[in-house]
Amino acid sequence: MSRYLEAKNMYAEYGIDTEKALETLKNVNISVHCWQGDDVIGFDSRESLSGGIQTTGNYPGKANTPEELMADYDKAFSLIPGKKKLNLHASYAIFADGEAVGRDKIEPKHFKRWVAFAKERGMGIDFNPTFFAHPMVKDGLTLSSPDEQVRKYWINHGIACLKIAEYFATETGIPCVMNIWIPDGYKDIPADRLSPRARFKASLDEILDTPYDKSKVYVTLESKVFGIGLESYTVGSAEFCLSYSDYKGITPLMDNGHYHPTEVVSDKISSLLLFNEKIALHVTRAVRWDSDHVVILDDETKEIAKEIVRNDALERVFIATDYFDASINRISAWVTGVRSVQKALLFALLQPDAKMKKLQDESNFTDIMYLSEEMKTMPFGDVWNEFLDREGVAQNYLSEVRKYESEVLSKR
Ligand code: RNT
Ligand code: ZN
Repeated sequence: MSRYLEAKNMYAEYGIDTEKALETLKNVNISVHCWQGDDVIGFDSRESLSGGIQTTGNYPGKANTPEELMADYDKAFSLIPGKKKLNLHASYAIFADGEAVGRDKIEPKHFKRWVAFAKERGMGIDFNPTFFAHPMVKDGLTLSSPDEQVRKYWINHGIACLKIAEYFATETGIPCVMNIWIPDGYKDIPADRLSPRARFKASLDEILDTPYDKSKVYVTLESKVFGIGLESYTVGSAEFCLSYSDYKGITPLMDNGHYHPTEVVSDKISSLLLFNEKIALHVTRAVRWDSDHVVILDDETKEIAKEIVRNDALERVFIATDYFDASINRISAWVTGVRSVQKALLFALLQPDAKMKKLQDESNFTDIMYLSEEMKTMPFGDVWNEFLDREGVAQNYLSEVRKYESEVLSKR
């Protein structure tokens, strides 16, 4: 008997249907962030990274041009099973030779090559206005700036991005998730916490009061607790972003690197699901700070996946990856991280959820502990390998990555 069939029988003894799990996983769309490929640099201003986020490492072979980034994205996609979506930042606009357009004036045409790329692969596109690494970020501030010229510039950027997001949805036929995250904050204790938040609110209102097709574009708002050099205060805190999302009827986004170290996103998902039709996630791995390490199959990633699966929320949660490691092969980083999210989802799909919920209501925590520990040593890997086989994707991605490294990346 094949390893998969044996695993299938073993899971069946717990009432778990591996076929159903594989079928479900096949249809989960993961939004794969483009910025792992070039250390979040982009093509427009090519400024060094700012906004309190940082890549560390100098591994050779980073993508320097749209062609290189697309080729690398493709290589990673070829090694990632399941459904994928592109996730672009506005800084990845592609301009014609000699064309210089400010972020406040970008247009759909600057993304037409990305649309062609997505369409050829039958993928949708998610989008992010880029409120960092740009000369118009003044004193670290964008939409909350007291300088009206700065604030207006970034409002116009937000409005320009809404049009581009709508264009993506229209062209691909797949709704676009447009995520707003601003880096604004202060290194030291502020004298006024209210006014920057009031200005951020007013700026968001101006952007989102611009008519856009809500059936095509889901606007999400991402909160954060601190950034590098912005340790004391961030304008877009958790309370601000949750309240604003509720007030404006947009979707809250939680990045699991954006909370105090002992807070976990897995515990927040259920609350948000009760009060929001949709929620959005940036899946990352924070090591001691919001370090954006590559996602691995760790306990919190599994716990996040369990919360999505056992609350029957796969259709309600937009799942995107968000990490950037410049110290290792970037293609491998992409593949490892996205596969880890998918592995966590499969692991979650193979849990005896109904039984465990019942045990909880009976206050039988002895059996819950026994069962959940047993599940950890079930032949999960054999079901995962079956998924890869059915998707026609090699288990060993490293040899492919190394081949691409010697043939392509090392020549850059
Ligand atoms: C920063 C946020 C944000 C960015 C990307 C590049 O802390 O997580 O989502 O990582 O937009
Ligand atoms: Zn994020």
